[in-house]
Amino acid sequence: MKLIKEIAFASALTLASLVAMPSAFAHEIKFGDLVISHPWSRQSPMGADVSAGFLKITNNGAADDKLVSGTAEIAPVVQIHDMKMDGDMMKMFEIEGGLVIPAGQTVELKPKAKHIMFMKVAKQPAVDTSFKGTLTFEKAGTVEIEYEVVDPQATMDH
Ligand SMILES: [Cu+2]
Repeated sequence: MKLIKEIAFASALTLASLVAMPSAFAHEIKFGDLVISHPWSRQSPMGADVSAGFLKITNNGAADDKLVSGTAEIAPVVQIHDMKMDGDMMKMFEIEGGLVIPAGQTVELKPKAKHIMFMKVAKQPAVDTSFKGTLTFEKAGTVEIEYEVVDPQATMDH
């Protein structure tokens, strides 16, 4: 398993976001041809046994890569999900075969869209803490990341 972690502070941070969150979380992880930006999660209501993780993945390489799996400290089961309309209901489903990160493009995982699904969460993480996880890509291998946990009320329009 190849583990390369290089943390660089995002250059485009506004003063507002610097004030709003600890700088340790305002990070980018450069990993081979990939850049992973600001992994975050939000606390689900107490009693819920699921949560979700969000981040941006940029592929600066010449070839497509694919996010195939992940792990998280808070959950024994981690899946990669997308959403689709089923009648007039939005439903989520596991992306079969992994999430393609096309060469030269950025894929954003965000609320109401693609996300990392944490399942069988025994204990919801506290707001303003973080938890570790990994993401495994078909070509780039496995990278360690850390999700910032935010208040769900603060992310309605995130
Ligand atoms: Cu999901």
